[in-house]
Amino acid sequence: MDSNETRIKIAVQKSGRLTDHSMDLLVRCGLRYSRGRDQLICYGENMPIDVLLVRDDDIPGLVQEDVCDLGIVGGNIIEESRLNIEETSKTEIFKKLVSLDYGHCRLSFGIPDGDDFLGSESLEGKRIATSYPAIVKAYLKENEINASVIQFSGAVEIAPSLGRADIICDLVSSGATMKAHNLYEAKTILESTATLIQTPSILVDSKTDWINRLLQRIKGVLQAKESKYIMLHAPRDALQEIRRLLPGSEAPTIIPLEGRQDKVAVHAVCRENVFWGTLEDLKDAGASSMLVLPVEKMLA
Ligand code: PRT
Ligand code: ZN
Repeated sequence: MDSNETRIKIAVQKSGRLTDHSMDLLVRCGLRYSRGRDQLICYGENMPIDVLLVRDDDIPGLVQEDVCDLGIVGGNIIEESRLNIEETSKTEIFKKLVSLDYGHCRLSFGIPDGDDFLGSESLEGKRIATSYPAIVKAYLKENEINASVIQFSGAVEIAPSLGRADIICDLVSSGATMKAHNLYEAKTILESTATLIQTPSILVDSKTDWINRLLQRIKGVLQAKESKYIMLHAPRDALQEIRRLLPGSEAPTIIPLEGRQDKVAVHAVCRENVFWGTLEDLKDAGASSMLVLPVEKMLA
């Protein structure tokens, strides 16, 4: 078997909002890599995984056509591609493996300030500019609305002021872009995050084994990021209340303190962030010497 058949190829955005997060995730999963001369491929040195750096719009196609085994791309692009593939062929579609914790955004209708939006009916007969025509058309069809969809490949937000459209449907994260163009966000039709996808083709066992390992490591990284290790001293008689206050922790470890009958040390992994308010509540319940540490790796 040549290395092409045994090494996993994963498509990642070459340069954009998802690039640093995606490479960082792979590094946290243990991947060490060197960049090819052309800067378009990163070769895994300690795992049989190579990263292809491409435009995000090309990722679902590369994975669908089995040029890459895996890809990391926004849910918005995944959904647009899925609808397009479904419309043109009956083949099996790439699989979504796991949603990641970055690239959060939403696809929303933006209406010019001063125009009313009374619900989806307000879209009837309108011209809607978007880079996601398949998603918007599917939404209109589902809601039995007649409207024309005008495809823009960028700068959708200027379409109304150019007189090219009445309404836009575009990605929003902070909302500042719509506001700056005198539009308001009227309705969200898709929530999106970066997502790992896999080719629908059947893979050799060695690739499947590595993909399963990678998936388990990704889940571990996501859990570890959300988790904190907390250590504190607690009066024995306040233990019940303190355990109740520890956010998302399972069985904490209780350790006796040398020379103290009334106090113990409590160590726990909290699967949620530990906020100042929680520490203050713990202090009020009698806890002292509190330490909150980040968790680097987790494997259940
Ligand atoms: O060159 P390439 O084609 O690879 O990159 P690109 O320019 O198409 O994509 P890029 O890097 O801008 O975004 C990659 C992915 O990041 C998207 O497909 C989304 O999944 C995700 N993402 C998250 C966003 C945003 N947030 C986002 N805010 N993608 C785009 N935007 C744009 C949006 O289109 C609008 O112009 O930012 C503007 C709105 O932002 P706010 O904060 O003003 O609301
Ligand atoms: Zn793009």
